[in-house]
Amino acid sequence: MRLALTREISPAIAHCELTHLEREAIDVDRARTQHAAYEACLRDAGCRVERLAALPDMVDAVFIEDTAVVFDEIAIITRPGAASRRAETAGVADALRKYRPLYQMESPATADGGDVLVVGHQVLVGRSSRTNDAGIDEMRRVLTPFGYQVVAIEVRGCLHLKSAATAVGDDLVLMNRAWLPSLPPGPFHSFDRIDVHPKEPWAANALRVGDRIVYPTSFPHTLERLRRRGLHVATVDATEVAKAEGGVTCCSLILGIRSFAPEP
Ligand code: CIR
Repeated sequence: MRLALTREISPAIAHCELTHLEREAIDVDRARTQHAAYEACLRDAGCRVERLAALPDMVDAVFIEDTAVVFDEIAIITRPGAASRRAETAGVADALRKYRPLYQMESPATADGGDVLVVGHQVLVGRSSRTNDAGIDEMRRVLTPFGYQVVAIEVRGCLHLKSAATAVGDDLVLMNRAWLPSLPPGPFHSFDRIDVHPKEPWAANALRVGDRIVYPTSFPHTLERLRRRGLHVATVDATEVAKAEGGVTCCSLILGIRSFAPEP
């Protein structure tokens, strides 16, 4: 059984953090409609969706992926790289403690979940403007005893590692190589790859849920490449979160659960 934790779109999402994009008007009603359709898509893929509320000043709260990284054995509550986002983690920790033991990342470590790509027991962590070496070291220290191998990867030109690469199969990665300047030997070389279409640099963010790939309608050429590989793709409109520099992985935390804890 899978649980998808999501979070509501803040009425103040227009004031979101932006790093690589120019600010554009975000239609909050449309963002909410799109988010509800995304949640419906997750339900259709077999998830139970639990949507958390967000306090009004949590402008980026919908991007719940950045606040935690969930493994079968443990959930790491991150210390997000943007100070404006640090208040988001407490509510997510409360929601996750029913399902996993928690580890809380501490200063000076910073990390955003968007920088963490898990492929089997390999944990590839983007070194980015949001995730620092202390954050990567802390993840390595916590995860190595569980048999995970943590590998740091330089990210340039985009916000997070998962803006540049996501897993669309057990050893199949969708990627924009231009944003991964120095791929270390090992991880990415051992995977099969699909490159984004050259006209669609932002197209590498796809969300794999079971046998399904949740993918934005905005990248038709790359979508065609995914379908040609025989992948089962369900498309969603994600134009409004894209203006806030978010993609489809950012808007949920997906975790396997055995059963649901009874309501308190
Ligand atoms: C931010 O800059 O933090 C948000 N505006 C976007 C975060 C997107 N999250 C993600 O890619 N995992």
